[in-house]
Amino acid sequence: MEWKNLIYEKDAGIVRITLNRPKALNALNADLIAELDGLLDALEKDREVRVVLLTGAGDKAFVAGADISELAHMDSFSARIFAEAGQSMMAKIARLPMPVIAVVNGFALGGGCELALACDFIYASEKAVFGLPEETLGLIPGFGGTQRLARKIGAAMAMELIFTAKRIKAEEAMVLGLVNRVVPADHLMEEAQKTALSIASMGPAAISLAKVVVHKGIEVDLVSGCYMEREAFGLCFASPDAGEGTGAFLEKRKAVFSKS
Ligand code: CO8
Repeated sequence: MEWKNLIYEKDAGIVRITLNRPKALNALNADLIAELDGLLDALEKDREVRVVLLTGAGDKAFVAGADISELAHMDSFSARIFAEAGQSMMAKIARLPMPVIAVVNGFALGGGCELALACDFIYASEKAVFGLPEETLGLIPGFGGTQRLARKIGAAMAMELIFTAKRIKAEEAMVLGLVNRVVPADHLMEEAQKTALSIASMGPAAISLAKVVVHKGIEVDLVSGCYMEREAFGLCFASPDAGEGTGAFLEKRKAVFSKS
């Protein structure tokens, strides 16, 4: 597949997607959103892929938001369609059977912050900056930011960040629970790769099941979530990995899990 706005690399089951519009700080225009949407569809069907890393080209930005030069020409109708396209693409990230890590190498503003929030977790460079500056443009977040940020760091903190359009550095984002780990810029991708390799060494079915149960579980009450968990726990035994993992422990050897 040919990509105009993305760089796609795959090695040993780990896919790296680089959002590639560095001159516009990787701003999300309609073309980029459509390409990423198509790539996510393809990844869902690729059994070899165990982990996806999502990052931005250049050393300045992950994504500096939706493309403001496109937003400037929208009306209510086209803005809603654009928001829907972005939301639908970002929702696919949670539905992928493999983990997706946002590797935030710089500005993650507006739609960029929302894209990072849609990933399963975030590693950030010390230079990363997060924020939802939409109010400064007379707008609100439209790619799920009002919802995912509030779920992640609590409604009051999310509202303060949205209402003030305040930018926060990676360390503060980690204190708030937005970011899992802050890494020196030079080592960011290396650290993310290490985590990806560690995840890729587990059984793929069990990783997928854990992902789906966490995502679905936070949307429902605890009793329903635990019900989903035990059903998924049962499903683990449909894969040979459960026998291999438990057997390897008892035989004091390293488990060798299936590849897909
Ligand atoms: N869209 C388009 N172009 C952008 C964007 C953007 N979001 N951000 C930066 N650029 C471009 C600049 O215009 C500039 O282009 P040029 O060189 O041609 O003038 C180039 O990238 C470099 O940017 P700067 O010169 O501004 O770089 P600085 O280092 O001075 O500043 C900042 C970096 C602070 C990131 C600054 O560029 C900035 O504030 N950008 C905008 C951030 C922002 O407001 N983002 C939110 C956008 S709105 C949004 O994301 C809504 C999402 C939901 C949409 C729902 C659908 C309707």
